[in-house]
Amino acid sequence: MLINEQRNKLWYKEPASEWNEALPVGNGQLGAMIFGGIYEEKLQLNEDTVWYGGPRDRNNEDALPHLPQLRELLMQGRLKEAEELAALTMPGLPETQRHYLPLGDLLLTMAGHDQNAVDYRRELDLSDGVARVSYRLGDVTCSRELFASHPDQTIVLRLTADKPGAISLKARFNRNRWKYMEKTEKWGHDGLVMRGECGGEGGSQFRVVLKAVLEGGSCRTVGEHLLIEKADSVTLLLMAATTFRYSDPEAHCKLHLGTLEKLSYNELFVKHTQDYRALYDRVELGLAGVNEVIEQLPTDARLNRVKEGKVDNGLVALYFQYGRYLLISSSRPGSLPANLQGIWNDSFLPPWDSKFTININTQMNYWLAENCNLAECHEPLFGLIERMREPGRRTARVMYGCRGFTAHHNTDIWADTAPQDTYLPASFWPMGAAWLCLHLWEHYRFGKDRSFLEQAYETMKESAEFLLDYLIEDTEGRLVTCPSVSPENRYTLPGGESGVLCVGASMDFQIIRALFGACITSCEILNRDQPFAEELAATLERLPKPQIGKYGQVQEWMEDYEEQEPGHRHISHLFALYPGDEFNQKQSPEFAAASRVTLERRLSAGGGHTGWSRAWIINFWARLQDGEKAFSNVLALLNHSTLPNLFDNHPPFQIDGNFGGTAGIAEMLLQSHTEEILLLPALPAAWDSGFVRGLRARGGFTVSMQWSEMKVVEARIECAAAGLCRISGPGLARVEFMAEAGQTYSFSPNEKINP
Ligand code: FUC
Repeated sequence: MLINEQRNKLWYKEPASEWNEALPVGNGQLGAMIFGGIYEEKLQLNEDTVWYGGPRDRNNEDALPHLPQLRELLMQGRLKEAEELAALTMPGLPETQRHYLPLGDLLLTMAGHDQNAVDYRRELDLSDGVARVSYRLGDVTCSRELFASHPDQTIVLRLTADKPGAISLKARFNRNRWKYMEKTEKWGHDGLVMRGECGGEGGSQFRVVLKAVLEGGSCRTVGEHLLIEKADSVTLLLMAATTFRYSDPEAHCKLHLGTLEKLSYNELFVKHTQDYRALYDRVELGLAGVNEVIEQLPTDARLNRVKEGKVDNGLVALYFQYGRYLLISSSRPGSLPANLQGIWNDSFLPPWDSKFTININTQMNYWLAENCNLAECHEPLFGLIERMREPGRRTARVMYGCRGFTAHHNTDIWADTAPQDTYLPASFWPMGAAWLCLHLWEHYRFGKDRSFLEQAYETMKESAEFLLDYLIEDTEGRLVTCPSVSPENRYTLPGGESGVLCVGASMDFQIIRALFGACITSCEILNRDQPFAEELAATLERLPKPQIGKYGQVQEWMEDYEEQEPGHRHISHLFALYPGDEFNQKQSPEFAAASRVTLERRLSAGGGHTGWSRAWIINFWARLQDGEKAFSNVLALLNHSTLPNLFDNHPPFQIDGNFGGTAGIAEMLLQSHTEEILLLPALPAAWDSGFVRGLRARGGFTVSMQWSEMKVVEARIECAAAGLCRISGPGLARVEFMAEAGQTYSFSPNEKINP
């Protein structure tokens, strides 16, 4: 095998012995984990709309009548009474939103493969989005190829052998040991349909349809099985859908498969790879110091070496691209956004319901979307935000008597905005929608698409309207959030009393400043709503300013409380450092310095123990331009929070760490949050030479560069929208010029070359 062919692959010498070793494919709506068993192959399947239950109005009508009393208690510092009242009057009814479910399994039993196989190999090739399995039995080499096609909305599994007539197998569906499915029906002589209900009131129905296309041999259906005998090759086409999208999902799947079965495997493959590569190929990363011998090792062996403290820059680059692969595979226009597990979940009661946790996790899933050149993959999140507006208006009105729309720290397939759980450190925090809306603004900042902003502004405005109404005046005349929490920490008062609900968590004001600022700038760009912009500006004046506390840290609350858990995984009060941009080295160096103290304090008290927390920390250090600290946290992410299939381990598997990790690696190489393109802002010595192609910077720029001995050797900036371009980097003179749309500019040390 050629070395560079290996570079983009996760590969293993054994079949997966458990789910965390299996390899994911997906097209946004459909996902599969392939185990690569020799005698028994299993595809664990997901479809993004298979969720338990239907939509509900869970807003608690007892919240609003008690809100004045709750606010009064908090203002007076009567914490326990306030917390008791909140727990009684604010929870959603019932407490929990809906949860995501597995679709089922496709099980294949290979006749005659129960003997010893040799030359076994299982891989996931990121360069074409295809998983492969191959092995030899006697004198027959058997191969499987699996991909999830986005253009054809189908999972395709191809089985081949190098001897004619060598493939005989049985295929059947399973769903939780045949408990949660109605029945598998025959579809002619070469197809199966699994039917079932997602359960719960108003829950969707699902259908999974399988069709076999053979070259040679025969196919028939027996009982719940599809029986294939003596085929030369087999292509299995699998589609699934629910009544969430289609009134008759079975007819939809059958109609579509009827068309697809007429295409050759090669046609399906080419359509898939063209579509996939159009996204994946936009970015390439090469870090020097890649050892060719190490690159030949299986991925699990490489991960183990890193866990032993050995360097493997190639694995870092692979991890980076894997994050991009996972977003392409779990979030495509038309799909739901990537949930806590992307799209891959095999549990009927998944951790945190495998839904959308919007006090960090869902946002982190999309941190890489813009800078890693996958802006289209951001769209499913925007779709969900739009769907949250109507329920969010009702939540704003019913719970708080406010205009606008709001959401708490979770949402689900139905865009539910009422609180989740009665968990005081998290549940009663009405900032979820505001944070999500900043993703609309970031999408605009990167792409400069004015027509997108015209629509997005209305949504941002509606979120800002809620906040205008939600803010109340405190005794000093400041406008504050109340009730509030700093997700998900608690504080300790000087007398030892512990508190969780508060008046004005720092993160709230950071989000509000970012959102109001985005709205004001949008009003200028779009030349509309001047009075509204003025109202926002006047409100901003009255918000509490960020504060530096007694340890020199950024204060987490308005008062300089002690944190109850100084090593807490959430570092919410550094939102303004990342993903926000209010705290930065250039315009607010004192807060950059205080952010450093905050991080050091969190880390010295054991912080970063979940994968996503570690990923956030990488981004923080990158923004503080500390390449070595960022790098050591990249290593910690691989060492402590990465499973054999390179999935992030919360624990258990949670995909945010993958996405946040990829975003962090990009942030170490390129930043643009201060209206200036910074090349190599946080480069560690271990990556002293390398190249990257295709990262995006705010302002409509796409950046490629090569560096050596920690200095930029050459940089190329493609400009999609006309505007001011400021650029600097080690070894380059700082340049500022008016860039023209459609032009590419090249820079090398001490000179600027125009196109
Ligand atoms: C938040 C985090 C947890 C977990 C969950 C899905 O509650 O505090 O660590 O990531 O979301």
